[in-house]
Amino acid sequence: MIRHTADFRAWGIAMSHAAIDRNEARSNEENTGMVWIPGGTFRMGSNDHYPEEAPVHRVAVDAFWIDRTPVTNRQFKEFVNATGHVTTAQIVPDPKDYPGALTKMLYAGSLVFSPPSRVTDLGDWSQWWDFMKGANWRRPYGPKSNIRQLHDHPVVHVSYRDALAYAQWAGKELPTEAEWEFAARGGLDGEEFAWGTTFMPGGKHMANIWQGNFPTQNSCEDGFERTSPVTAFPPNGCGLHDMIGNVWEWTADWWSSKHEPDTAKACCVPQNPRGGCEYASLDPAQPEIRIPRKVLKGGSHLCAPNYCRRYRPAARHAEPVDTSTSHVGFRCVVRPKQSASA
Ligand SMILES: [Ca+2]
Ligand SMILES: [Ca+2]
Repeated sequence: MIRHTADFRAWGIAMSHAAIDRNEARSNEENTGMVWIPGGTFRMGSNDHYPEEAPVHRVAVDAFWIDRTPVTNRQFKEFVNATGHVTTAQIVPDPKDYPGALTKMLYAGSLVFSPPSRVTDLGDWSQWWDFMKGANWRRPYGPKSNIRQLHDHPVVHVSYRDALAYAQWAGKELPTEAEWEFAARGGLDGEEFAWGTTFMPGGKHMANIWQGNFPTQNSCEDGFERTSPVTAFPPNGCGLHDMIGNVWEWTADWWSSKHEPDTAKACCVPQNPRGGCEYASLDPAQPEIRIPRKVLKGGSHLCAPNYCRRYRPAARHAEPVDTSTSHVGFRCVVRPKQSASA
């Protein structure tokens, strides 16, 4: 196991007891519920899983604050009450954006995971995703559902636009993929999982994912069939909960189908990389749809060993910016203001 130059885990533990020095002290009060991540260089990606995670390459990020948990329904409600924000899922789609779509399919709604009793083809996700009329963040499982018991669960059914609007209201930003992955690794550089090398250390569930045969059989051994309260599982080495599992999280970066190669020289490690470009993020399998895609990170409660082993910091997924689902949420970051002398 290789640690970052500044021993991240020790630092994280010290953080919970000690005041923060320098200009970070200024932000400490206003950044309640956030964790300070010291900058560093790390190995991003993985060569051992899906092709989009490769190649492993060194990346450097500056220090930043990040939310300790995904944004909860309680927090999102505060935002909506303050701003009157209407989420993408609550707006009827514009036919211009969806050439070829049947008019009867153009309604306000969102994708809800609806487990089938059997599946014929694991490559056809339409068997378990239902574009449900009336599903939105307040009604996560359809018009008859509500969030009364879910205030501490992550908000879901939020598009990229919704996540960005929340971040702007809160005076925050969305993380880059590199920032997100660096924080998710919790100080463990190059490890497979956010908590080390073992999937279930001591037989303990470390994140809300799927146990059993996806998508028909969820044994819920971790205690949760769908989302879970955001602190139900142990934090990582930086004190962050739910980086892995529960809900996928939006990042600010445009999707790219693979990472850049590692640089041959230590001098030339990319600093604060910002991902791909908007045009290249379009889905080549759907050329008629011109909706660009952002990178999601961390996997969700639907990630299962037999279907989607994306409950790892290196894992990534492309999501169209207009899409919202019952297993995608987000968290925010704050980047320190540059001092006048810098
Ligand atoms: Ca679960
Ligand atoms: Ca997560």
